[in-house]
Amino acid sequence: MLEVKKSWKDWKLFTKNGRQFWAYKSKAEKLEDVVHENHELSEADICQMKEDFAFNKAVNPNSGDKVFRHLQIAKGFEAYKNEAKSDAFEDKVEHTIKKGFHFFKHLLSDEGHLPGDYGGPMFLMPGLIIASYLAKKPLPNQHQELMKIYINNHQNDDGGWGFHIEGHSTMFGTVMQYVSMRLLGADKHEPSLAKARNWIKANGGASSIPSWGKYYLSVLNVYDWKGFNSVFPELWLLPKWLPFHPSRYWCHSRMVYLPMAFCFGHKIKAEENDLILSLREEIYTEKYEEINWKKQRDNCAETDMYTDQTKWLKLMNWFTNTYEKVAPKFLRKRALNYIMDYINAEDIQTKYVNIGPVNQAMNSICVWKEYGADSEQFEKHYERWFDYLWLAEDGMKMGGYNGDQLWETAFTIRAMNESKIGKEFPEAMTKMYDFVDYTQIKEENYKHEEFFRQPAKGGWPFSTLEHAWVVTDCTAEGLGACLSMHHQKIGEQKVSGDRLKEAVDLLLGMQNKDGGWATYETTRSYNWLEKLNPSEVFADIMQDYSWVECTSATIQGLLEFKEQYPDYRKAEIEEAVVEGLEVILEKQRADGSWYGGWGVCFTYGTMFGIEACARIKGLGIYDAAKLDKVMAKACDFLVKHQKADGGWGESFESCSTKEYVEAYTSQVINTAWSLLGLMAANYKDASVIENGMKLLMSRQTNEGDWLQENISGVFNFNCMETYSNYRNIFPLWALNRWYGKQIK
Ligand code: LAN
Repeated sequence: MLEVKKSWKDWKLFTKNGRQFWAYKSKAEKLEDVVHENHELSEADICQMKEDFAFNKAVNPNSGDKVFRHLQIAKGFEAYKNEAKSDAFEDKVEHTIKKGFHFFKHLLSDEGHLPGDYGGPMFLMPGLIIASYLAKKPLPNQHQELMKIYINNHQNDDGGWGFHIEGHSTMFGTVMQYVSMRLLGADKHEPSLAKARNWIKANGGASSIPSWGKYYLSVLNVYDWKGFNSVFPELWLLPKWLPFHPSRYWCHSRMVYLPMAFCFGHKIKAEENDLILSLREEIYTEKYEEINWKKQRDNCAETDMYTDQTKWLKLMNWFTNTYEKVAPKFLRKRALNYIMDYINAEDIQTKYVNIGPVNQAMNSICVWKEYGADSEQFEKHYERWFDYLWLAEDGMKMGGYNGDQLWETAFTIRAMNESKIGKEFPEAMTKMYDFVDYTQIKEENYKHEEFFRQPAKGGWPFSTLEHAWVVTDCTAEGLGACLSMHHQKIGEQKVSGDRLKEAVDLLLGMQNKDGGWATYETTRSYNWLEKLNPSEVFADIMQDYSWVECTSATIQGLLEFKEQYPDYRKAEIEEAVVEGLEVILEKQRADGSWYGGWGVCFTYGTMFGIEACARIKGLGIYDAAKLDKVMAKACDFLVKHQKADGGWGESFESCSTKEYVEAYTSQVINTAWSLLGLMAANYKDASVIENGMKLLMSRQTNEGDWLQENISGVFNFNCMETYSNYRNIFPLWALNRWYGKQIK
């Protein structure tokens, strides 16, 4: 049976309305009571933690989410008793699915969602640690100890840290972890830190950290704001019709550059003290006082550079940096007041969760500056920091979001409903459905129009209802999950037809002019805006673009809806999906694949591309022969990459190089995505599919789990993200799609 290590047992995951919250040695019954629990740790406690959270990055830099999973299983787990009915392939498949879901349902929270590790990026937690240091609002001791363990666990052999857990060492990753360790109390003489300093100095010193790192170092007062290209707070005061007005940015960029502009405008910086003075000595190659700051503005380490500065960006920087010298005080004040109002509105709209981890930390810094650490607003931020912190066997990390609760729950429902097997687990299925029901956005956001948010009512977010930023494909998956439950007639229908129609209305309203669907909002400007991307480390962040995944998921959601509600906005739905399909077809590459922007990578994108074509093919609204050709080409691509053991394995490097990079070994998630695509296209060579399925079945553990393999998620081409439940969801889905096709 799975082993629960000693100090893991001191931890408990609380959940409420989807909110996830790890508490240590807590006697509290309710989540509200655990926020301020702080434990004095004994040496023995710390030693035990270090022993129990020892983790070998060389084996796999990804955690297997063992703390959560093992604790959950320890609550009570009966092994799946039934045997496969016979040795026939079909019976084995059925058995693997049932055993797999029997295990997986034990991970369900009481509220019906699937908590899990959503870590990966290494630049998130340092932001929070800096915010906490600035405000003198330390995280509980137990959290701090586990954060240090996490950072230590993820150090590369060369002494540096990556941008994400699987990546090569970068200046951003390394300086941020180094500084974090020091703020958490680590001594600069610790061997791991000495090694890190060597890496930093050998690679050009901290002045070559990318601009987001420059921002963090500046607020910490270990970098000079003079070495930072202006973020021009007055941009917000310009007329909104301008195509480069920041209200047109992708919401994540908008929400990052907004608080960044506030900090820049105020030149926020921590008080000088011994630690700050010492850090200034530790991370640069030259003496701090002698650094020519202006020259550092565009200095970015080679290890980090992903998106080069364009001449347009340089021109804009020249303009904004020049303006900075003469910026009239009254305009600056107006701009900063406006920004603070906006930050307040985002805080209130998201119940202080904020759209993501970066702006959670940044908004906390702004709110601290404006209202102080004792203010009610700051307190509310502090409470939300915990929503982003996740505990696994590699330590405590900050997730890329406050979780992926809705997303993975909806996927699981849809996966299980591809055959009648879902019906055999009515209790678990209804519990998940209840969560999806609860998480649909039922009212419009406060001030959404004033602050550039699109309508959200009827949609689904990626994580929780409190977060409530609507996402196109999350809405489509939420909709699809409900429809699949209604179709299979599992439990009573709680999400009414009217609510489903609201979701459809919302999706139709979110279609882009080009016919596709973007992530949170419609595309608001022109592609040239990307030339002003100042981030160095990300691509395509300036505005929200149409993606194959979002477009395909929306097409599928709309068509699944149409099957059950054939008359509702029939013509509009048909027109919308055909326009969406055109975008998908345009995005198909010459080799038949699609690039996936949010999963690793071509196997993910190609699954979505094929699924959209397959869904439309039989409806008589598009040239079926053309779709057959498109799908055949896509299948050829997938088959070409099948490995000898029957599986598929793709490396995260596919995402940044934009070419298929094969992983050394087959990966269950890539295998499942490829199979799902092939099966959607009704690929004729059964042996290709069966070999892939056999690989999936052979990797199932005795308990019915699958082991964590490589990282499977990505954002903005260059940063990777863990989806710890994908290793269960997608193998189950692929097997069940096959099973559903055999057993009607
Ligand atoms: C996510 C997570 C979910 C993801 C899908 C729903 C899978 C996708 O189909 C649409 C885009 C979306 C919603 C998405 C966008 C970018 C996010 C929010 C993330 C990958 C999670 C973390 C990332 C966010 C931008 C991280 C913070 C970094 C910045 C550049 C601000």
